[in-house]
Amino acid sequence: MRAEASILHLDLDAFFAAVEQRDKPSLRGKPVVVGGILGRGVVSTASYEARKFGVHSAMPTHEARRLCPNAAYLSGRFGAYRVASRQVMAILRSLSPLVEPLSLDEAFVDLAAGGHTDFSLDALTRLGQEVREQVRTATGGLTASVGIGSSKFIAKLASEQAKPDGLVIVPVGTEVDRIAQLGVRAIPGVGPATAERLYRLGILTVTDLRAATANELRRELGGTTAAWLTDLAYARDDRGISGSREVKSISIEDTFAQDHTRMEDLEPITARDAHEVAARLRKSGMFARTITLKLKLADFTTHTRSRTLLGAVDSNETIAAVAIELLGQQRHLLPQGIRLLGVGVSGFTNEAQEALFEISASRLDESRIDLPPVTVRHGALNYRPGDDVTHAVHGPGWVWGTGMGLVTVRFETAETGPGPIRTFQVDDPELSSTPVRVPDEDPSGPGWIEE
Ligand code: TTP
Ligand code: MG
Repeated sequence: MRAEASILHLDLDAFFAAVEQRDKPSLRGKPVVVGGILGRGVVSTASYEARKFGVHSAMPTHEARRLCPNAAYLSGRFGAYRVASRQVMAILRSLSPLVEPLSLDEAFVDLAAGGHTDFSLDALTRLGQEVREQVRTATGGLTASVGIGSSKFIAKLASEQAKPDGLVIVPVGTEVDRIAQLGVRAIPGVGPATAERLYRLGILTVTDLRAATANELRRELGGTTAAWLTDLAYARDDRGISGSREVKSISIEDTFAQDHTRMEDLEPITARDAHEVAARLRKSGMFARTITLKLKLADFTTHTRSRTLLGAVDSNETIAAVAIELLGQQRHLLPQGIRLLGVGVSGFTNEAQEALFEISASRLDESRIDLPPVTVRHGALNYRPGDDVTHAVHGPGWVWGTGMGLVTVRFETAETGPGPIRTFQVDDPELSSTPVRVPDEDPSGPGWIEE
């Protein structure tokens, strides 16, 4: 923890949904849900208007439709999200050379490394508001929440507390009191598995954690985790800002309190880990081709198996199905006792390759794995809700809905007011997909996320 509040954390508000509302004026102020809108898809994000109905990230889309049937359900435009992300990261890099992006819409900035020396509340308030204003201007209206504090933990917590569209500065010396009432899940690194173990010990909050004995924590969680939790419970966090680095894989691991030997126990854990990895992958705006399963046995030997698909994927079901398939291949190891299970993805691309994936899906079918239906894109004729289209006469618009050989388009853009709706035959030669303008790759930009 630093002697001054010199770490800034910025996170855009309802990022994907906010980009959609910016570019689709008729959706401003309305519930918008972005995500997998077919079959077993899950919600990537929901506008704050939709969150009032209980819709949230990672919820199955069919459940969101039940809670909020009147929302606009859009499949997402990663090109537009990447452009916005780049604009935001450029602003942050003008503050300091030391910027650590965590996902497309989130980053830490080391203000001290940027030559800032005045960390008074006044100066930080001016700085925080100015950054938020610059983001709004550069992105054409997206709002960001900003937190400033003396460590990563506190800065990130502050930006969460600032949400939406706010600024929170945590003065040095107030950190320990500020976190006392938080639940243990608020501590970085405490995932569902660790939280569950803490709950079993009756430890629900940071205050409970402070009261726990060192021995008890060590016994239940191991020395490293116990030490980490105790430090964080007192806001002791000296993690540095690591700057941009290319992340080549995303993975999650569970170490078990007791060794597992049964497929029935390990399958749901594998699925849960796969879903979490998939959510982090989607958050980074990327797709992965390789899925890896790691097992550590009671004798501490590690066994890793991977499978590379023909196309890149990002869905919960596909990643879980492959991970479970890999688990099945290692079934013979189970009687020895599994101490640790990890699921990882790698081989990233910026685009899904759904048509290619179809081939590997049918291969997977042979191994009798239940996979979600695969959408094959038939060139421009496969319009998805939310996609940008252009009509030779009516100009630019977006796909409002499709079905029965028809496509309904709303003709509006970020610069117009709410526009009119018209319906066409899907093969109307005057209608086409608007080409995505892919900006130049910027190695310190998005697609670079926390491991
Ligand atoms: P978040 O910053 O977690 O969420 P958000 O920006 O939508 O909302 P807020 O920060 O105001 O709470 O994630 C950023 C984007 O990442 C989000 O807009 C969509 C994507 N994402 C997923 O695709 N899947 C997920 O499970 C999550 C959490 C995010
Ligand atoms: Mg966000």
